[in-house]
Amino acid sequence: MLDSGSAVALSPIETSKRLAAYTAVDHHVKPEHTTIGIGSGSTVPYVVERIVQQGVEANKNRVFIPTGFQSKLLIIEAGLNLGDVDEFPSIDVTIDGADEVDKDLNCIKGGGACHLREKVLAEAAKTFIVVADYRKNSEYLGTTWAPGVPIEVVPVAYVRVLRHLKEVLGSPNATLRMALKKAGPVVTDNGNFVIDAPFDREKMMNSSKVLTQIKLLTGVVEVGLFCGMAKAAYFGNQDGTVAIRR
Ligand code: ABF
Repeated sequence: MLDSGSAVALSPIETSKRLAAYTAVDHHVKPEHTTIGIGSGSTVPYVVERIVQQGVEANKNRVFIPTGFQSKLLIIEAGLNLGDVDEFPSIDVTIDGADEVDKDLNCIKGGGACHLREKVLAEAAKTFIVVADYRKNSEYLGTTWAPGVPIEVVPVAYVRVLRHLKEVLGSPNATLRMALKKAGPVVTDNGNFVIDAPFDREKMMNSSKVLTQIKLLTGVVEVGLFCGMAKAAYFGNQDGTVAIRR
């Protein structure tokens, strides 16, 4: 039985996220681990919460590396040691959320516009683990995550990339991601724009091909398709169980 954490009552979705995060930490954050990557999104705070519960002694010699501003604040507020990936280019384990995960552990990530740094930390990790609630658990990518594949692109190239996605790569509904109330384009931590490009089922069944095709376009910085990177995914279910995919 898991420690239920804080006394605040959580919604069923939040409970599922916490369950996934706690279980993943219990399975993958080991005493011998000294470098830990912390991802972004709404499930990751529970990852940090569980790591803090391992105690001051367990964490005093560890360094925690964030994927963005949100996780940097989480690490600082939790009183954990903050590091950067240029200082610690090899990470024991990175735990991160996802927008959708398929049966082969390929993921769509980047709903929070942090997927460049998320991919650097996933790649730097000996073990990359995904945590999510049951809604992210799909057979094929593009089933539940409607906006499409997030693509970080340098501003000067976005019009050409958008056109190529629509006219050549088969994503007619690709759009530039706008900030709330259309206050201009979303700008990433790296000063770039984000395009969301939906693809049909047939194309998404070969997500690594889609990844390669998009990555080759001039001006594309990173694509929110993480193919063959995750070692395991943990999904918190509504019934209080955790589905583990390896
Ligand atoms: C991050 O968390 C992103 O890649 C993704 O957009 C987001 C989704 O996670 P959550 O459901 O935990 O908010 O890792």
